[in-house]
Amino acid sequence: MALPLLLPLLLLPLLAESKLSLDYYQKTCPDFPKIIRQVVTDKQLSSPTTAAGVLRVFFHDCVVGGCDASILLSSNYVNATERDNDINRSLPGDAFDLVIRAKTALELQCPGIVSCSDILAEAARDLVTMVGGPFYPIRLGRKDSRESKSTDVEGHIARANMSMTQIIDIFAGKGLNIQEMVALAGAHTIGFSHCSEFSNRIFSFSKTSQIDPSMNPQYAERLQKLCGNYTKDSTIAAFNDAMTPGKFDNMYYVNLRRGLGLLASDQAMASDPRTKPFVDLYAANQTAFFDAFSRVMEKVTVFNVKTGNKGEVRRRCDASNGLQSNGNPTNANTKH
Ligand code: HEM
Ligand SMILES: *[C@@H]1O[C@H](CO)[C@@H](O)[C@H](O)[C@H]1NC(C)=O
Ligand SMILES: *[C@@H]1O[C@H](CO)[C@@H](O)[C@H](O)[C@H]1NC(C)=O
Ligand SMILES: *[C@@H]1O[C@H](CO)[C@@H](O)[C@H](O)[C@H]1NC(C)=O
Ligand SMILES: *[C@@H]1O[C@H](CO)[C@@H](O)[C@H](O)[C@H]1NC(C)=O
Ligand SMILES: CC(=O)N[C@H]1CO[C@H](CO)[C@@H](O)[C@@H]1O
Repeated sequence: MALPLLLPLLLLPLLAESKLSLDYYQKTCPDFPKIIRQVVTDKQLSSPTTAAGVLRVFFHDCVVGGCDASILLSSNYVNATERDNDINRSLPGDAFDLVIRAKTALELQCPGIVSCSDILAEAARDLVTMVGGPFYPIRLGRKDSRESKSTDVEGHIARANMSMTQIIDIFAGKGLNIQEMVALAGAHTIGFSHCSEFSNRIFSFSKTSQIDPSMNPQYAERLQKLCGNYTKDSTIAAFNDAMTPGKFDNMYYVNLRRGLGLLASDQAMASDPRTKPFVDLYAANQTAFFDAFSRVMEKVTVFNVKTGNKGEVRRRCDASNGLQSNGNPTNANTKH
């Protein structure tokens, strides 16, 4: 009885995914890849923190309701959006700026054609490759969401102070196994974290030790100096990968084996028996890491994609077409 009903439901996400294609814009916006590459290159050269920012924003977008650029919507007075959830508080402005630049360039060339979610997916891949990481194909044709809710974020984003079991559960909820989770966490080979995200590991770990004993003591001392003023200046941040901070490589895993993990969740990957074998594998073999990262990113990039009339191609990436960013309905004559 239930089977005929269940089957179409199970097939639905697969069908949406199968509507995507590598050459989606070949006829309608043939310069799409070139324009993205140009904007990405300019932005990354002028702001080297862009790659990490975009990768993180893209991942967060995909795990909260799918890769639909919902994370780019600004809040209006009606509803708070994903961007305003406190978990998002430190999502980097460079990433939002890059998408706006790319969208502006694309609207000049092929107005109303390219979705913000495709821009984010393609830009994240180009940036990973540009800073030394692997290339993985991006199938295109995502539509953008019409809404975004701050309250949807909780429970989908792992926090640095969660237990490994909680983190594993969050990834499992997305259909990602432990090996895939460890490969994805290798994204912390670039970018940085604010002191508040690891301050408990260097200032007030326990009654008997200020410093987390799983952290290399010299590294802890350097972080204490860096973060000394963090309660007054909340912008202070440390590189996630202290050795090769701007390069996408397997140094993140090598670091973990030496107590040079920055976040508690990073360091725990090297000791928890469920994750350690994969940390050891990727520390020893960068090719194995790149292969695994590419495979799992291909999976993440099509999470709950919206195609057809399930979404829209936004005219501007921070507001759905039905609304201006101030929450007012758009002027009727600006609508298609
Ligand atoms: C395993 C669970 C994870 C936890 C607990 C976690 C947590 C965090 C935290 C706390 C930060 C610092 C944010 C800040 O202070 O601004 C951060 C940064 C970052 N995360 Fe994760 N993350 C995880 C997995 C991932 C995954 C799967 C990706 C992407 C595939 C990712 C990509 C990044 C990047 C690139 C940065 C640096 C951002 C920047 O420099 O602007 N993280 N993460
Ligand atoms: C606000 O949230 C409600 C309830 O989820 C939703 O129906 C509505 O479309 C949202 N409004 C805007 C302007 O995003
Ligand atoms: C974990 O970190 C978040 C944000 O950094 C904080 O709001 C929360 O209170 C922390 N939880 C625990 C149990 O320390
Ligand atoms: C600490 O931060 C405050 C506020 O930003 C600043 O005025 C002060 O100069 C900083 N002190 C040091 C030692 O960096
Ligand atoms: C590293 O991993 C790749 C890909 O899995 C594999 O083909 C290669 O044999 C491995 N190299 C070593 C030295 O184990
Ligand atoms: C509440 C809050 O700080 N929200 C921020 C989420 O991230 C975006 C992008 O950096 C900011 O513009 C929001 O102010």
